[in-house]
Amino acid sequence: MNICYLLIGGNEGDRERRLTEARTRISTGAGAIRKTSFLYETAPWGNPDQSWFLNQALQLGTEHDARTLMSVLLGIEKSMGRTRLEKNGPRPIDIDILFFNDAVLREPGLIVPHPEIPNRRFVLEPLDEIAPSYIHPVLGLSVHQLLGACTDPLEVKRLDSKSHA
Ligand code: PH2
Ligand code: MG
Ligand code: MG
Repeated sequence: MNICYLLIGGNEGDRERRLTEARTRISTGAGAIRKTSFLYETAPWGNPDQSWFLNQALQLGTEHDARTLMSVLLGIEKSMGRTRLEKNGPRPIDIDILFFNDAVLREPGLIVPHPEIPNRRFVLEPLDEIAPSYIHPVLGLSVHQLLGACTDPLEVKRLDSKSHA
């Protein structure tokens, strides 16, 4: 079995319901969700002129290889109404692969680890909750160390409940 970390998020519509629906579809189509972070309200990165996101990190156990997992996740995004997007713009749902075992992949449309992990507090805060000692296979630093070194000033607020996770 492969152990994979995902970040889910969105900033359109009923964000919490969409995250719940995404988790359901991920467990049905990709494998068991083994860990979930709290939900986080996060200031929009890249384009400030949009609503705040709700983000959550997940640990997934999957039998799919990384390429197949990516296409399953893209199918879930599509089925949940995601259409063509402006870069870093508003979206109903986004499902990103952060880590896939300790694989390092540089294929078109499939870059693992996700290249922006060290630069984004909205990724590192939720990930630090469920995988603080996971070592980034390229940078050789733990998630917790990456968070300590992260200079992203954008606000990330943990919500009180894990919701229906
Ligand atoms: N996703 C983006 C762009 N900006 N900002 C926050 N806070 N959270 C996101 O998930 C996010 C973003 C593109 O995928
Ligand atoms: Mg993304
Ligand atoms: Mg994405």
